[in-house]
Amino acid sequence: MDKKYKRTLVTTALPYANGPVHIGHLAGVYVPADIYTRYLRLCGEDVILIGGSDEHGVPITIKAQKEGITPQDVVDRYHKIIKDSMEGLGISFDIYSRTTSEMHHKTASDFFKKLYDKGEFIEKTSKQLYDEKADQYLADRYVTGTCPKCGNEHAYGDQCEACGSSLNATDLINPVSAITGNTPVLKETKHWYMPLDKWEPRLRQWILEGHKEWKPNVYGQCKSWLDDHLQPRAVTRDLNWGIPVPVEGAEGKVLYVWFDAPIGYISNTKELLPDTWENYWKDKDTRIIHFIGKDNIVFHCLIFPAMLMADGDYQLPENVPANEFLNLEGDKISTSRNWAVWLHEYLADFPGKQDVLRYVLTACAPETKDNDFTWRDFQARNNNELVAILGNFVNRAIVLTHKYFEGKVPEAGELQDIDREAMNEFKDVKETLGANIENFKFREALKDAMNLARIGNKYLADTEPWKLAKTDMARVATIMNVAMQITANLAIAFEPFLPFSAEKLRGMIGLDKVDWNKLGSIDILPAGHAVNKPELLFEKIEDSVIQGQIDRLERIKQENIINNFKPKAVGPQCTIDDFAKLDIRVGTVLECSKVKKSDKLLQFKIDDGMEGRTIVSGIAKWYQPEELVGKQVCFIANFPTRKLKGVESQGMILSAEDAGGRLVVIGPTGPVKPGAQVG
Ligand code: B3M
Ligand code: ZN
Repeated sequence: MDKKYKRTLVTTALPYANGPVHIGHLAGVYVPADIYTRYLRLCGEDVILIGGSDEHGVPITIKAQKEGITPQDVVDRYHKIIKDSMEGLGISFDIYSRTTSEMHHKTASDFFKKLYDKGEFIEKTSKQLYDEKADQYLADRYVTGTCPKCGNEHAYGDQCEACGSSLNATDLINPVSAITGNTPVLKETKHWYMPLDKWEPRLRQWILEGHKEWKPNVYGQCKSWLDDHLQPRAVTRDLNWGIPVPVEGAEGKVLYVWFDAPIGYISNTKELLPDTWENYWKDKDTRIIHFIGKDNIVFHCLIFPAMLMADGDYQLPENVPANEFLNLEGDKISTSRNWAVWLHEYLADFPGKQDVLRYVLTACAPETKDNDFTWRDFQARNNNELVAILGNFVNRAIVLTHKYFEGKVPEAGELQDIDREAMNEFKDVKETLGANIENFKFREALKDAMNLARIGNKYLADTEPWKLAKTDMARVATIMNVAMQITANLAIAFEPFLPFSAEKLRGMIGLDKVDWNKLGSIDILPAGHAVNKPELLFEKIEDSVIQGQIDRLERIKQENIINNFKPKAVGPQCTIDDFAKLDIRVGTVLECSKVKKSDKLLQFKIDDGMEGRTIVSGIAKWYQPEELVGKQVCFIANFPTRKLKGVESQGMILSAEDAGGRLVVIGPTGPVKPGAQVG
């Protein structure tokens, strides 16, 4: 690795403590950061991994208000869930703290004060929406109203979810306070602003000239912000939850959550290393890496660096390897819609399978573009890769060593070409895999590790030691020696990615510690070294388990549709005569079949209490014909007769949409005489 640096500080975005963490957070931030840090530790580097919960901000106060509890209750609940579940997944934080800590309040407050004293802020008075009844200024999220762009009546003060526009609360038509339902008034308020425009030239120079090596998605986003030019940004808010602004005349104001949160990285380092923390922040031989998701780029690449520049004593990040987003089964992950796989639930549903999730999330990480997590892919990667390739090879190597050599690594004899070829194939793995991790290409790095297992499987399949066992035990000894060296290589290579399984594997082959420098070598296990009996590293995940997860998501989808369903406005009044014109009847389905050459239409024979009639209805997508036979349905008996795909339809069957957008046929709740009128 690049020896320019004496030490590395790795930070991970501080998740908001208003909900648990989900697979999107993990794939985007925590799993890659953990792989990176574990790898550097294995290389013997001085590295620390800093994390913590972001416990301020409006979403937390809104959640508290909804539940009738305090913001502190909210963050206490989720901080614990987040911290415990991350630990459960083996995210190896050196510290996981929180922004409500005393250390953080003091650090952030002092940070602000220093900039204030240096004259780094501008003070501005502006008009903000104010709820007179609640005696409170309203944060953007606390105001709803009509979107000026699309007319949606339920837009929030910061954005309209109907048309996606970002808004200012003062743009809303007919604004309403979410606290009291009152119409807010405009009232003057004073705030402190970071003059980002002042830092723009330095930021341009630092990123656009100095960090062309950053990931294209990160560099591109920074360039586009810089090309649009930076404006002063308010770093204080009128709110009663957060860190009080430490200057006179700022009563009732707190630091903006995005001002205090990144300082959390500093506070948490201080809490971890009270005496030496400055080495990690102020020494130019330290390299700082921020792992974040793409929605946090502007804060980590422009605003926080501007704050650090304004302070003057801090190092700027060396890299910000932001990821794109992970979707779930084709839809955007959403905390509010419960559309997520939650880490704490996964750990409860799949005990002992932390590495399966780590593996899948690394393999489908949204490194260069948004990516999709599906349960079927999760199952396939477990069954076809972890079980069939990695687990299978390791198991065969250890079983055969026990079978032929009483569990002792045999001595290798003279090598043949096929042995040398296999070894040749993985001798460079340390460099390739290491370079991929250092360049934040974790998917590639994981493939490098998996490739070792593929080489092992191919080697055993090509050399077939089980066939030679009757005739040439000397040759079998060489083969099994090579196979066990590959196994030992796997125990090292997978350590950053699959720490639980790597540890288990090390236990099986009696390898006490991981020596990363040995990766790629063929003499890790000396001849005569005893290995333990094999245990299964991974097990097949059955269809029923996966179906259970898919069903859960399906239920959530249905609930969301029902919860978000807004019935259409009622149409213009009809008269009794209008209604009387419609002759709605109940009939019994005698026969039902698909209409030929149509995948939409079903053809019904209805007992209407008279001669009977044929009705064609466009519901073939939702029903198997036989499901409806014998059921009673409502139909319009005096609907104009029409021909559909050559079949004459004498009426119209009534139906309505269910939660999943499927049409459901409408009928009586109890048996009714065929031909009875509905009215
Ligand atoms: N809590 C936003 C987020 O979770 C924010 C990150 C803070 S990092 C200093 O996406
Ligand atoms: Zn809109």
